[in-house]
Amino acid sequence: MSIIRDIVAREILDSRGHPALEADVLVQDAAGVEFRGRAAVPSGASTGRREALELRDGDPARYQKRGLLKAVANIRETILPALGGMDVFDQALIDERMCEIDGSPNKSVLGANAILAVSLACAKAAAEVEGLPLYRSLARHGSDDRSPESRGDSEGDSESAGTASNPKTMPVPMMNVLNGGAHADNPLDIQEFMIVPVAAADLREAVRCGAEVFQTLKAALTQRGLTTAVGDEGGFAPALASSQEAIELILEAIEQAGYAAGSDVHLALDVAASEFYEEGRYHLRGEGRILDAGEFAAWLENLAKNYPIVSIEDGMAEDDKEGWGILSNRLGDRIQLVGDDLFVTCPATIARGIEEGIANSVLIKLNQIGTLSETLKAIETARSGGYTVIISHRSGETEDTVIADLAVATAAGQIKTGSLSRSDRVAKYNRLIRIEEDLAKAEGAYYPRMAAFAPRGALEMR
Ligand code: 2PG
Ligand code: MG
Repeated sequence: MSIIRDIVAREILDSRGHPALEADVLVQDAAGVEFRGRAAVPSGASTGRREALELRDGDPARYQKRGLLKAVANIRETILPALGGMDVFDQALIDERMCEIDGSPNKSVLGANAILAVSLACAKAAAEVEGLPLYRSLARHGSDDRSPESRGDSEGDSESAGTASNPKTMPVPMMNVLNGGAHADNPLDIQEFMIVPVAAADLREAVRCGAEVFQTLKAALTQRGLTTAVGDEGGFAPALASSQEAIELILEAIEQAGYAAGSDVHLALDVAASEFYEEGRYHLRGEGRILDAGEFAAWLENLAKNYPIVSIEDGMAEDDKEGWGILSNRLGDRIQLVGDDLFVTCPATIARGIEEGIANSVLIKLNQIGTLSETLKAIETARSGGYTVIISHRSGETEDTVIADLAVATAAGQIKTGSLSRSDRVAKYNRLIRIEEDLAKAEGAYYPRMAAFAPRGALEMR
């Protein structure tokens, strides 16, 4: 047994300069040796309506109402007394207990930020006790059984809950080089224009490719007299007239950097359509057009026809099921259609979407659901329906790199963690580079390239 002895929570700052919640879980093993796990929780700007609740104080006297003292107090006064004395390897039980005490459907009593900080800090403390890197510890234990019995000696025990017992699959990154929508002050309607290095030999080469395209894009913007200031996720945020202009600029940068657009590098978009869906229509302010779901699906289809786009996220609004149906019918057989606001990492919502046949991929964000166990369950649910999964950051991030480890541990195949600038974004790429190096020394690493976009089977066979 490795017992939870103490939990310390605090306000730190996220990449936007707003408070973020951090927790330290302190454990003691049977020999009395102490270990610590530390985790910080990120925060979104274009949040789905059905996300678990991020508890903020609302006190105008502190941090423009964004203080986290209530969440800190909930950890100290409620969560610590409930978890103190538990075995830190009982991840499922720990997460269940916190959900039970909270008692609400969206974690609004304790706050999803308070619950997730502790959930992840427990997983990290457990990895410390084992002396394993986090990705190995997560892969070894899976979601619902981190108990001493299942820990056993046999690696085979850990083949549960969508984790690979022998992690080796690196994620293909979707790199957000141009920011618009709620993440920037420019008129671009689409929130994220991403490059996807699908032909790189490995993750390290994918990062090099991304960085070279990013720098080339910077030079192209400078040449046109456009700003090279970056948005929330480290991508450029120039005042371009249209989505087409943004895409063409990126394609030009890919070619100028020495890569072939459409074979070496593909494009992915996060439309974040809920942000401009009003009274049943899509208000493309940058483009000066208002479209209904059918027209908007045709507009997206046209983009996908004219450009090498491999993935479109939130192409329809979270409340527009009909629109999702239209888009899925039109593009679902050839493009990855990702549900972010649509699914909010909720296993039941994902299961419903699979039944309805909408989208074919799920964006996974830990803080949309609020515990590690439920996140792993969401991944498992998506895959059992043949949907691909993408592990994702939030636009307000910290230096915590847990998503890099989670992506490898679950053999997710894809990660979305922003651009090739700002430490809050590149910390995740740097972590992945180190993990890949670590894997190369042992069982070897696998970079799935285009196979990452095929439904589950292709990847799982590796
Ligand atoms: C998204 C995310 C991350 P936010 O919409 O996918 O890129 O943004 O964290 O603001 O929801
Ligand atoms: Mg999104």
